[in-house]
Amino acid sequence: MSFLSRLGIESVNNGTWIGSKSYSWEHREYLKSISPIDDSVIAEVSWSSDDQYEEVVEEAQKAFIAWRKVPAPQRGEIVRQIGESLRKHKEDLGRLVSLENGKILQEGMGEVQEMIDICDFAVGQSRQLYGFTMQSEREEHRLYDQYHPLGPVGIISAFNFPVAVWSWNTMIAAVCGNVMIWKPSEKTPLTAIACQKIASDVMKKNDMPEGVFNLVIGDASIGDRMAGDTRLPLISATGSTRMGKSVGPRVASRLGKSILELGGNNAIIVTEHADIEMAVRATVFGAVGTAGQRCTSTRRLIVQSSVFEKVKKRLLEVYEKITIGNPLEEGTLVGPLIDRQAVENMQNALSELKKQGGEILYGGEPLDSGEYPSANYVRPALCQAKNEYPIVQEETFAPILYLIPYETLDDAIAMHNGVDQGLSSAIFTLNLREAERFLSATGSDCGIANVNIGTSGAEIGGAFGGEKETGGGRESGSDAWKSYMRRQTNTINWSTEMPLAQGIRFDV
Ligand code: UN1
Repeated sequence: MSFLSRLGIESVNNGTWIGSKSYSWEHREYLKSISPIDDSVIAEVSWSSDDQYEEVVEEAQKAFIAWRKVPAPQRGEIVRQIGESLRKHKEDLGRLVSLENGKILQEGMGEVQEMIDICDFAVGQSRQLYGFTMQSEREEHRLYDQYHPLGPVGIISAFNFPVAVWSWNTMIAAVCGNVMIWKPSEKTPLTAIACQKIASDVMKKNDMPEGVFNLVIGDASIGDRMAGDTRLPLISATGSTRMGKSVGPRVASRLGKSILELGGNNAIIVTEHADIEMAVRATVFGAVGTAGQRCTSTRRLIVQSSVFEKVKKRLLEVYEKITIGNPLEEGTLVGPLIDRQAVENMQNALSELKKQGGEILYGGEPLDSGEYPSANYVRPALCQAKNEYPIVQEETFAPILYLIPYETLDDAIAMHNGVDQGLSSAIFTLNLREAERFLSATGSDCGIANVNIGTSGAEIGGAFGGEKETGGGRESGSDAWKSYMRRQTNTINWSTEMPLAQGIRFDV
């Protein structure tokens, strides 16, 4: 039995998939799921039509009526079972992520582990949707706040974390009592179908309504439709800043809520007090892990000038040893980029860098000599640059690391914050003052700031997201759940009087 059939996605055009119910399959358009490993077509997936989108939203609205009445801990029990199913399918789903996205198997499995972790987190959260109890200024009055579900939540996710980002949003939103409509990236439809299948099976087993977990396969036009759809009170969108600048204002124009988790331009500061070996290891994982296609990938390394040459030398030594190849093979550290366009974008960024005065110290070239099974492989690039170069100010979704020297910590922090994005950041130092400064109000301006840990690979327990052009939204752990609920303030008068607040007298 192949891992695809173990995931139950070999033939999904049966059962309760809307496509089979109401539309003739012969006349449908198909989206090809292409593996960047060798450009082979893994599967053909049907696009959701406008009519089907309508049907999904209607089903979701109906399901919400029932789901919001299910006590939160029971909703948590459903999520617990989804977590169990993910545990069972970890290897298969991890392999599919690797096949469809190109990230190495270790990272594909890590992504599934992230899903399992958020399920566990959400189960606990389902008993902790706490509001405050406040003291009323009036006698025999009670004042408190509580949280209610919002309704159908739209989730738009990107190719680079095709399943984990869905789970952060979905598992939290689900225990909060919402129903979810997910539009995954059109580059990774198959992993989405596998997740949908897992969630649907658990719902069916528990006799729960369909329409709580929903999936629509479409391009940006469906995303745009969701953004403008007043039936979706919340849109959580993860992806590029360009996407966020289109989705965000569209949701805002109807006064809807949005959670935006957009681009990063993440930097690590390495001071003269750093453990250089640790800094190098973290930097390499941050810069070349997932082939530089994480929103948290390390893009800039800001290094104190007295240790600059040493850091550069160590990085060069390590970069030369990085194994590039089939991400499913043990020992590979860097797989392909998502597609040919991504390779071109990387090449364009590198030629811009040279034009702007920068230098490529190592790598950067496409590996299209025929030795690799597709033209999507590149050698990670190590460059020297200045922070103010326009290309350094941009997020290029590829393994390019810009080394930038600095003299004083003030300069380093100014450069660090001197970009439009504000997602993740780190400092490597063993000096307490430097570390505390970086974490203070005058330090990093990012949503995530680490000490002696790289910029990528956050745990799910913390809130995930960032400031400035990163969009300001928070997903995943901590109290990010509050964004998926509406807050209600309740005042109850249990006295026999009718006193007004602020001591106002209004005698009728
Ligand atoms: C993303 O790239 O969109 O912190 C998410 C990390 C992962 C999530 C990345 N836990 O790198």
